[in-house]
Amino acid sequence: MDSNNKKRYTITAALPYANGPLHIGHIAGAYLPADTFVRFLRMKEEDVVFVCGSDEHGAAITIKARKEGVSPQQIIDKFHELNKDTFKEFGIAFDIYHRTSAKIHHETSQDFFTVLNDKGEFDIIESEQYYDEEAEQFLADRYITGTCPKCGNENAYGDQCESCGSSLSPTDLINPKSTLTGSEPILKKTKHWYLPMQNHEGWIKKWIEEGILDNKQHHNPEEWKKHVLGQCKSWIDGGLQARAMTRDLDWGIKVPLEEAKGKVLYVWLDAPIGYISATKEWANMNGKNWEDYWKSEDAKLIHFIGKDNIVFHCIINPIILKSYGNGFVLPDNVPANEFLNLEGNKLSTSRNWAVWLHEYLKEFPGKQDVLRYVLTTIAPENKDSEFTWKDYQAKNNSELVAILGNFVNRTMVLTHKYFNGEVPVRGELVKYDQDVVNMVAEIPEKIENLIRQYKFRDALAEAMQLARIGNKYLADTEPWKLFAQDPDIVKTIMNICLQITANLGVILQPFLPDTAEKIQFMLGMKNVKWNLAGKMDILFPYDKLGRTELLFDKIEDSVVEQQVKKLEKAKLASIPATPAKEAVSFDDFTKMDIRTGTILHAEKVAKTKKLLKLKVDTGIDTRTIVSGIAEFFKPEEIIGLQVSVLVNLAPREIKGITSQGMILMAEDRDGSLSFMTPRKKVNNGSVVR
Ligand code: B3M
Ligand code: ZN
Repeated sequence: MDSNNKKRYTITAALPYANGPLHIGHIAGAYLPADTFVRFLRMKEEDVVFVCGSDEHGAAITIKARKEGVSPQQIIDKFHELNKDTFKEFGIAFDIYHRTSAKIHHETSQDFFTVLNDKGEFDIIESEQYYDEEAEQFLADRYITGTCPKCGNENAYGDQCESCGSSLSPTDLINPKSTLTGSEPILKKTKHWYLPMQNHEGWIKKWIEEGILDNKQHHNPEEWKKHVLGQCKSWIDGGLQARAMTRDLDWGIKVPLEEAKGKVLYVWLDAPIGYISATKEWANMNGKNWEDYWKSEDAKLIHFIGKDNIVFHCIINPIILKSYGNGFVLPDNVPANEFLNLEGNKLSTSRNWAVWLHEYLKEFPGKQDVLRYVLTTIAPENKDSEFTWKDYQAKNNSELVAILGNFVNRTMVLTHKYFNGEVPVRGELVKYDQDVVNMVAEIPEKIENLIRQYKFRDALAEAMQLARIGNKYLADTEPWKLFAQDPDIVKTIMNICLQITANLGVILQPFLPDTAEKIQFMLGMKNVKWNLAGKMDILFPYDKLGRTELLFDKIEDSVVEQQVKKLEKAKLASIPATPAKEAVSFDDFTKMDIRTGTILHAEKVAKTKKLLKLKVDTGIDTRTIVSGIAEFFKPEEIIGLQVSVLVNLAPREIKGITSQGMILMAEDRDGSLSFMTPRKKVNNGSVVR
């Protein structure tokens, strides 16, 4: 079947683990390209369902729960809600944001297991597996780390090396260690249900490398990204192996077999089935038939994911779908992205090296499209790429504000000024006008072709080209200089500018939905479909324009500097504390007399930057102490503050002042200081020990 004739689209975006918030790496990797693609298809009036949801099983969840000292249920509830809201606010327009803890998903996954088991598709094997005696738990997946045998990365997980993308088994790891207790695991016998992937090598290879499935051309492998094919090929060439589809854990979907008590489904068995259960749920709620999107010949299944999920979507899940039989379609394409880096470093949730989407939305209200724009222009489509705040600012100021915003605004303002906010009649075109009209006419098809090839970066650049054309046309024709002598020429120019603006309102919609909506509103456009684009009759003469609204505003240096500072703070927080000093005896410790005291008076020591002269009531006496805190505190703001004082430090002469003691301060990683103030007020002179 020719893939281009397929008409029904099932679009999935990776189900994020509900164990933390979303950051720009997630967005650039999967959700933004998926959303852009879907918005485009909807404008083409294609039959499309866009599904996503929370991945709520697996070690990612339980490990986080353990770390926070709460239940896994609390973790998934918290992050499912947060991520669902964040996606919505950012404008990722899923048809459904489901969750894998839902009953329908448990049932669907168990059905897959049962059918495969009944068909004899699993090998049931008893073997020795790593076991943490202290935690009394078998160790699989993220419960175990060690050195990757393929690339030497020392922090590879039991299921995968995130450095080289290889899929691993715990027993492949060199120097394995339990992530629960840090201990060295022992081997212990257990029984599991394995998917013998080696038995599927023949058809998988043909399907991936030639696009041929069941002796028919299923898709054109040339249309798949090189790095996606590369990862699959190296996996297949390395020899497919049996992979356990069950786990000895208490969090997950129960294996539906009496003899498998205490075992759950492997998270990578159930998670991709989550796309199906999400579609079922959506179909139930919307009077549709889910099978149309998963089993019909004309269904085109496309998975948007990050590169670390390629093998699961291109090899393991297709094997499961095909083994199940019953007409499930396999993906037509898996346009996985590579990774986005941030300010020179890998994004990292644990090190807080990230731009968190929910924080961005709070700190940059109304600027979803600025982030969408920047992330699309730097999308890691074929290689890793980098986000920096400087670049974010530059793209906002010199592209969105100076080109797109400027053009639309000038067009609106001039039309209001000269023609009372009504679309003027277009007269005869001169050659230059015609050239511009021709250029505009070519753009939508270019964009469409690029989008269909998942080249969203280039597609958006073409869309911006339209704004550049408009901006240049306006600057070249200078209607403000012509109006006095020849208002008819100006009518033609402004009509063309307005039609270009309307075109922007159409073609920007998949990329910058909020901005497109504003443009459409300003021009009074309704029911915008893709096929309007490229034309010069989107607006009609005498159409009345709405109020002009600024699309973008300049982002000042201070704003991005603050974001960089926030990152620096995160970096400092992840620097480990300095090691402890040599041990001292208890007697040595008790020699120090530390008391609470109140600062009665403070003033700067003349001709110094760092010193304050303090008068402190120590409960024993009132004394003078010179303290090196002037860079962090103003004298007036610390008067009355209760602090901790080393009162028996031998007096020292500092800048001609006798200092009798020392104020104790906590020094943070960045050198900033904080007083050791008692949690509740105590009497001055109370002993600190
Ligand atoms: N939750 C892994 C990830 O977030 C996983 C994706 C599932 S897609 C079915 O990278
Ligand atoms: Zn590796």
